[in-house]
Amino acid sequence: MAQDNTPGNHQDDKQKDLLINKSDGTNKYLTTNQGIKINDDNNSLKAGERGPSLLEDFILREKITHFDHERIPERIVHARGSGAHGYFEVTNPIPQFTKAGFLQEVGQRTPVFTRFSTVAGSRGSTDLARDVRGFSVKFYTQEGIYDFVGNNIPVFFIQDATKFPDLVHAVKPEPHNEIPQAASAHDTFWDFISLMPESTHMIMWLMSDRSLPRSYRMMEGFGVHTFRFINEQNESHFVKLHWKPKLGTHAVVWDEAQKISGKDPDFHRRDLWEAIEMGNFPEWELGVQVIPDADEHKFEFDLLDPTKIVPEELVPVTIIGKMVLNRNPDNFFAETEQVAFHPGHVVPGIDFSNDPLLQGRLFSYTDTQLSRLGSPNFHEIPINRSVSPVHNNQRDGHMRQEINVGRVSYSPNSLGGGCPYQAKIADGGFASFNERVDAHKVRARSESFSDHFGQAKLFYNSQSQTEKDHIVKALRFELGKVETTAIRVRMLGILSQVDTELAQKVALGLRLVVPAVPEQPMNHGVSPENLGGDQEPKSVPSSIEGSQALSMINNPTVKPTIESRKVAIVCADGVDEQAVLDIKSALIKQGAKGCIVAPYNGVVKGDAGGELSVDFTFLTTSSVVFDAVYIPGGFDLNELSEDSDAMDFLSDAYRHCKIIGAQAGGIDLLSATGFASKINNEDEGIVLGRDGDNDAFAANFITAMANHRFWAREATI
Ligand code: HDE
Repeated sequence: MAQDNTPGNHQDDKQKDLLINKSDGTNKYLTTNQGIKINDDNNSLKAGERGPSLLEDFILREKITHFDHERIPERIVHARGSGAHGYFEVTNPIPQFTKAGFLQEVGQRTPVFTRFSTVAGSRGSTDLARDVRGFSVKFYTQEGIYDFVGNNIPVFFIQDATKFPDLVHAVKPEPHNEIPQAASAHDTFWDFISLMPESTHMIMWLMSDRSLPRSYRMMEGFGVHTFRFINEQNESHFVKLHWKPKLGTHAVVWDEAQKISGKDPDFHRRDLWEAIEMGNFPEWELGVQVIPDADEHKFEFDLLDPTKIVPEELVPVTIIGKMVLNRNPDNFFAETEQVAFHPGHVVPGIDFSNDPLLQGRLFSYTDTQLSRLGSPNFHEIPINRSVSPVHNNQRDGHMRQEINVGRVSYSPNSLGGGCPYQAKIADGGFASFNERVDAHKVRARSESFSDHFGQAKLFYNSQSQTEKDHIVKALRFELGKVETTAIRVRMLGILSQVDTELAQKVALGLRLVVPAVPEQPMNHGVSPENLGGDQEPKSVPSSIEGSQALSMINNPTVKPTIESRKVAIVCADGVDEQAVLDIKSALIKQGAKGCIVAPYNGVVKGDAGGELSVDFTFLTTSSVVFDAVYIPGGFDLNELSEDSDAMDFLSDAYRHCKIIGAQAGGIDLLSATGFASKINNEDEGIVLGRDGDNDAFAANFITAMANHRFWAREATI
């Protein structure tokens, strides 16, 4: 059913709602929470200037009591996150598949609030942990709230919800000493994984650079589970949901990630905030893979199994709309921290499949809000409020905001004229899809869930050599931190079922031998004898050999762009002023930004007598937080070549395969680095320019940057 979702209307509605609760305190008297004007906020009430404080001081007691209760429990998982407001706009309506009101007309806009997160770390942990990223979108539709609660990886570790607490206990810091924070590289995680072959596909993604996004703005989002679309004729189609970032999918490398964690643990949060403040509004396209119900059993995997993707080669992704994030929150706690997502918040036209992981989630998310936000009234918190009216007979509870009038809070009733009344389906009432279910009540899993290696192989085989090498290195790092040798060996056995060479390369780094017969103690966490032997982990060959969409480097849809990238311009007194100004304006034209990094704060003096203000020093920043580095000429070479911070800055940029550009005296500085011998050695990631030839240099530098990194610099394992 089409709704009046004309652009602007909903945004206004939602903002009006939020405004009711907004206060900024400007030009206002300081008051207590009861509205009493405060005359002295600097001294507590005492019996004499040097005497004891008095219990009577209601102002002090109110202030301290409120402060004592300022924290709420952090999320059990996804505690560390960052959010922004924006809108979703339909570009290609699909009424033939879904009757969801917000997907019906071209140009229809729906306000959204989106939150990105890591999974394992606490609220204060680093953004750059090797981890899955949460990708949640709250759509404030005219038919009620629709929440997309997905990840940046399209599959999950486990197939059944009942294993989720085990998985999370295993990856969280170990309980005896609460170490390590926000890291999977420890014994309990790999102990669990090595006993859960169903995790293998997810582990391939987690060990790839997908778990180290360059930015929230440069990662994909996936619904993971198969959902249903229901149309006006009550016909069902299975659907997989995808968010595709406008800037392409890009990552940092592991050494860089670890250094960013020290230099700027808020790297992703800052990046999202600054991009929006600067008007570089992050954007994604929403795509769908639609599968007719009749094709449910047509694939070599089970559509209900959340450890499987539907390769884009088998079912193409159709783009139906775009999301733009254009407004930062006013208050982190009120919005980003208190937002409550739930995969069970759906609108008519969207329904669930029987994926057993999804089914468990449908219980968990309301339950968790009760302890986190403390009340069944969490839907009344401004960020969670529906823009469509809410009328029902639910009453009272902690912190109830709504004042329900009248004496009727039950149904059926005659005293209230039978209100609020149920909506017919034709009037937008939600009715679950009437799927036929005729089965025995069992604790079991379908045999079609037993392929644990087929798609892990597909993923590994679809990676470029660089990406494969990064997976090997990640596994060497993670298993290298595991202290129990038996766990390492068991994992090598699992890896050997994905790819023999992969297992051997990892084993080489650990100085271990890949077991000839992999240990297969469990499947679905159950020993083989309890499974009757027919559910051994299997490897079902994929019907396609490789999928370019699975590789970030080979993905043909990624457009070369440097939009919103940050370039460090290395400077010192005497610098070629014109060269700096020219590269800055060339970058701005491409939507990118150049920042001046120098040995000191304040300004650097240019060779033509001008001054350039310094953005960062080699102490306050590092090349790991930039996408590329440029060195103009003109300055005193010794000043930088003898500054070890400046030299580390350059060698890190080289090590992380970044594009490094230099002109004139800048080239001399490169000659003083540890990678001097590579400068003229066919390293296309080092772009050199002649003195004064600024335009030609800028063009070459920008072209090289658009490829993100010069991966060929890395030695193949
Ligand atoms: Fe979640 N998950 N999850 N999850 N999840 C939560 O809800 C849970 C799963 C995801 O930005 C919690 O409000 C169970 C898969 C995101 O606020 C909690 C299971 C996927 C977020 C919870 C899963 C997700 C959460 C913690 C297995 C990808 C952050 C706080 C059955 C499709 C949302 C909260 C935000 C948060 C439970 C598995 C995504 C405890 C029981 C699979 C993005 O309810």
